Amino acid sequence: MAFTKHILFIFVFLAISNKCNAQGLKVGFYKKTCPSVEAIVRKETTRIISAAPTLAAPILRMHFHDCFVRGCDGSILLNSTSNNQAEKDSFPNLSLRGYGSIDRVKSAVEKQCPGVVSCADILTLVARDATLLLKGPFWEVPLGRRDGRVSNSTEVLINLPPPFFNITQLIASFASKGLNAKDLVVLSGSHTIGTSQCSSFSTRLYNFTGVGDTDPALDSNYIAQLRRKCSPTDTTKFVEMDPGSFRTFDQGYYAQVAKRRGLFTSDSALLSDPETRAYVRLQATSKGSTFFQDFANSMVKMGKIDVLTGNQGEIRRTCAFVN
Ligand code: HEM
Ligand SMILES: *[C@@H]1O[C@H](CO)[C@@H](O)[C@H](O)[C@H]1NC(C)=O
Ligand SMILES: *[C@@H]1O[C@H](CO)[C@@H](O)[C@H](O)[C@H]1NC(C)=O
Ligand SMILES: *[C@@H]1O[C@H](CO)[C@@H](O)[C@H](O)[C@H]1NC(C)=O
Ligand SMILES: *[C@@H]1O[C@H](CO)[C@@H](O)[C@H](O)[C@H]1NC(C)=O
Ligand SMILES: CC(=O)N[C@H]1CO[C@H](CO)[C@@H](O)[C@@H]1O
Repeated sequence: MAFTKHILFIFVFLAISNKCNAQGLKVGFYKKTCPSVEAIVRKETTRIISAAPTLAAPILRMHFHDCFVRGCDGSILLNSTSNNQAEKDSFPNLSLRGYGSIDRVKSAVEKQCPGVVSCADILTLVARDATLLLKGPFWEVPLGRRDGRVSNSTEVLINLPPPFFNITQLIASFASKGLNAKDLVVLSGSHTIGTSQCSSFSTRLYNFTGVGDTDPALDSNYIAQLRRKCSPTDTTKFVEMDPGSFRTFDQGYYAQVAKRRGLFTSDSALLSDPETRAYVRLQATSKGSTFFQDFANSMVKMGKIDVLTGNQGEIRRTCAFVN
């Protein structure tokens, strides 16, 4: 009897500790094992972004793409192999850049604390620091993610919302990742930095419903401006998503969207739902904006999507390859 009780106790203990692991991200996770990790990441990221400020946007976007496909497990960083096409090499990742920068930060961390800090955590920290360096908000990053061993390009198309999604589809896509309509409108504020290829929105300018028409949701003066930059078949040009301040993380995006100048259907769509529309209008005009605080909260939430923790996955030595 005593023996059975003992076994039961161990079983319950394991079940509980396993559950803790599954939710176990925490600020200061590496306090004992790699106390300088955040300082190293900040120093390296500062060096990288000072030299190439336009890398901040694709790195922030990379974290989003990582989290929406198999959770924030660094799977976006894995390279394809002879018998596997990785996420990196799927169509929506065509314009992602900055993989080399993540590798460089990882090497710097490895020098100090070999085999301790995951690539998934490094990407999350670099995304936070890159945002901060473009004058965006700071937030504490809960850490303890482990790296996945699988990266499958097909899963990108299934999990990432494309730029032509309408509001219903966007809300459903975010809901499938545990994010709500507020997270959607807040995280879309990332489009206050960075650029887009013409091909991501050019049907809105030339052939919206397939009869040579334009998108009525897009301001007609803006359409004329965009047409001058983007020919119908352009494959080389980039357009600033928040024109004039695409290197500064600010509220500018919401002013653009409120003026019907959101670049993608997915940006314009935020005016089609009462809750997201109210948020866009408020942030477009408000002086004491809550955007930075909201963004911090939603980024922490996004950073927890389907994470591997405890003894799941591994700590990759090189971010492009499984151990
Ligand atoms: C709501 C659904 C979203 C859609 C449909 C979407 C779609 C896109 C597309 C099509 C581009 C342009 C890519 C190109 O043509 O080069 C882009 C750029 C970007 N996205 Fe999103 N995005 C979404 C949400 C997010 C989120 C949640 C984040 C970050 C938390 C984000 C961050 C960025 C950034 C920073 C860029 C600029 C990248 C650069 O300059 O290279 N996006 N997005
Ligand atoms: C991984 O692939 C990228 C191209 O997608 C390449 O530039 C890089 O050198 C590769 N990384 C390694 C460590 O081989
Ligand atoms: C990749 O994902 C797709 C869609 O879930 C699946 O059908 C396919 O078998 C996967 N490929 C590999 C190599 O696991
Ligand atoms: C969004 O698109 C889906 C699929 O095409 C469609 O069923 C739905 O009615 C659309 N919703 C809105 C609000 O346009
Ligand atoms: C517009 O789209 C329709 C339907 O997809 C296509 O048949 C047509 O060729 C396109 N027109 C142009 C000018 O690209
Ligand atoms: C940076 C990077 O790896 N981009 C890849 C995205 O996917 C295409 C294939 O669709 C590759 O050609 C690119 O190299």
